[in-house]
Amino acid sequence: MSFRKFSSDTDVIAFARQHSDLFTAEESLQVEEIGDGNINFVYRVSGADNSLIIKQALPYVRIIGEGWPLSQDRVRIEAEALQLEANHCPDLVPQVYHYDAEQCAIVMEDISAFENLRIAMVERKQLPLLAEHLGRFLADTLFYTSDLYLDTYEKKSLVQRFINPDLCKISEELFFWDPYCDHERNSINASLRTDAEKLWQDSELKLEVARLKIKFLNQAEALLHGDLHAGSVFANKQGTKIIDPEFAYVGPAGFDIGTVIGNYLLNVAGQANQRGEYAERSDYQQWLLAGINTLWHTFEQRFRQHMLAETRDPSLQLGEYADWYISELLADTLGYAGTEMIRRTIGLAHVMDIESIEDAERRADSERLALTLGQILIKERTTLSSITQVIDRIRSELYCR
Ligand code: SR1
Ligand code: MG
Repeated sequence: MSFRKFSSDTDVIAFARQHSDLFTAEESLQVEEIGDGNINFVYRVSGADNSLIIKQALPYVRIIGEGWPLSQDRVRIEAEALQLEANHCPDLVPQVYHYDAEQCAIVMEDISAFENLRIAMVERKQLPLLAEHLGRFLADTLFYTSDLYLDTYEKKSLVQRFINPDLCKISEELFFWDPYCDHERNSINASLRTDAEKLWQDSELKLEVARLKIKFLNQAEALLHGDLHAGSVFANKQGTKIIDPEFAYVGPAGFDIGTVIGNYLLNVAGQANQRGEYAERSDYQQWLLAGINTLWHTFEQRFRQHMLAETRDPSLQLGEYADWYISELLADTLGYAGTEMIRRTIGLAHVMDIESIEDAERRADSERLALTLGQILIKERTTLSSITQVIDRIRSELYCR
């Protein structure tokens, strides 16, 4: 049978039964379409005691329709990336039960015991293990897919398997082009128009963004998740699951770390004007900043340990080289965190952390803060030389408001 969009619950149920052994033949099954992302269709199939998720990729972007075609190879990339991540951190990704090339679908573990991180952060939930889990995920997935660990043939074949031009093109444009000009895809709060126009004239900023863009295009450093925003993370007090690596490709490692940190900071900016008492919002901002600190330290320590103990190429084994490598990674991380913040504020795809602030002026105040922090991170990324300095710099920006 050739590709066909699932068109009824019966279709989805038949597919679930065919590709998993979670359900008995007598059991009646329910289907819910739960996709809240921009691109795909996602179904939860539940029986009496078990459930699973089916994700299907159509040949176009879901929110736009056939006017924005998109390669369905993205679903193979997602399945293979999830399987590869599971080799390094099985507890941090959903298990893939089946990948179906013909129906462009993945059957995988239901992670509904975990909550979407974006919603949890808007509700100011504190998740004690989150930052450490994210740091570990980043250290392991990035190190074990880089030239610091793989041999020449393994690395080149990884690059080949994860050539992902359609999805890379989306990021190339949405991160590094649209927000820096008056692009028709942008969505800009009317009260923020002057700030956006000023940013479009900032040639120092645009030069730094060009430097980050060329690395995104050229630097085949490690296999990235490629879209590690808060909506791609599910968490509860006990655990964390990272989903949705359809943007995976071999790119600059700092892009993944920066995207996560950018999302922590988008919530920091949102909390400045979210509902609720000032003290509660400000405590949560401090929790987020402490989380960035833990995330980076977990990442740095673990990545350094891997470098010192497991790098096989003798020319890359020097201790001083590890120090230099990690300081470059921090600079890239800050730069990409800044581009994530700016593109989520004046580009196409905004975030609930700020969008849910109903009053347009208060929303604009948070957006302005996000733009300011984003620009600081991009422009000062090579002079901020430790995560402590970064956090102090952000705190000083919050206090001087
Ligand atoms: C048209 S896609 C817009 C955004 O949604 C995805 O999750 C990526 O973040 C992309 O940039
Ligand atoms: Mg997604």
